[in-house]
Amino acid sequence: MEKKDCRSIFNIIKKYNSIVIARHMGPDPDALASQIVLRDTIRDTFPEKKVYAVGAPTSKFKYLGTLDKIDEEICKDSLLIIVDTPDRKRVDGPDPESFAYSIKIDHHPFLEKICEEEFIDDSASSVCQIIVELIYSTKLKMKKEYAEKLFQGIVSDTNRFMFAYTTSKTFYLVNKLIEEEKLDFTKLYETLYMRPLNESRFMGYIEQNIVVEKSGFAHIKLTSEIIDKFKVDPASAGNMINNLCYIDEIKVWAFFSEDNKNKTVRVSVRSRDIVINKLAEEFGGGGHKFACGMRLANMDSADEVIEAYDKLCMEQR
Ligand SMILES: [Mn+2]
Repeated sequence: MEKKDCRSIFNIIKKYNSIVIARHMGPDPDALASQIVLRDTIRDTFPEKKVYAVGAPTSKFKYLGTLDKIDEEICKDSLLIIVDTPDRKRVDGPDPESFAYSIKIDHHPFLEKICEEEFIDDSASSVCQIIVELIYSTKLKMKKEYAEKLFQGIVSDTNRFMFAYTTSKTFYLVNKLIEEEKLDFTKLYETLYMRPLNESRFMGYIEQNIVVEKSGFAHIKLTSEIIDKFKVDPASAGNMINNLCYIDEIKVWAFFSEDNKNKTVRVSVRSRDIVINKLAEEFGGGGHKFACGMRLANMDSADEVIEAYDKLCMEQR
């Protein structure tokens, strides 16, 4: 994000006494950390402002902080900030049109305009990276607790600095965080990656059972019976998908996880170098070039997606 954009965001924040911060459904550490730190630093810098972070909470990431409930009443006089969300249908929160003003801060490739002003830097590794820049280039306050959460968001979105949109700027900003806020980053990795044995066994099940096509496309259907058997959360498969990154026979891989509670099938797709997000958009999903996803009404529609990705991989051979 350019300095002038950071200053514009700061000037908009300054103007409103009530601010609501929203992000995407099924939040990951980048969405939650950027949302919560932005709320807390605004509260810290401007104690007279009312600032809320909204959306469904996730117990798995409760170490990143708690969320707020709001009265719809307050929207009309408030500024809405949407982070980490490229399209309207994925926003977990109230309608942007019910607010006095709305801005988007994102690093996803542009999909649609949902706010009055949009600040998008699709060269940034994560929204947390943008928030670090925003804080360091304005009067917003940084402190150790914020630095720790922002570090975790960056690490999570870059898969420990392995993804291609990790840049020298990412390392520069992370270096500044570690140096100035004296982060104990090995401890932070522990919080981020510690998991129960059943999740690890579930990963073992995936590795044993994933189907690999001749094209290099690999896929697995994780039905609710399997998810229940391993006592894992339907969202947890999505967090494990990066583990299959460096396998000779696999070029593109997808997990289909059935979520009975929300009556949906979450699909996560990853790739090393074949662009996969355009195809996801055709199925109503989206995301980054090499990491994207979609939701399906039920497992019956999975085969259509499998066929399409198999064909895409075949064409790229
Ligand atoms: Mn993100």
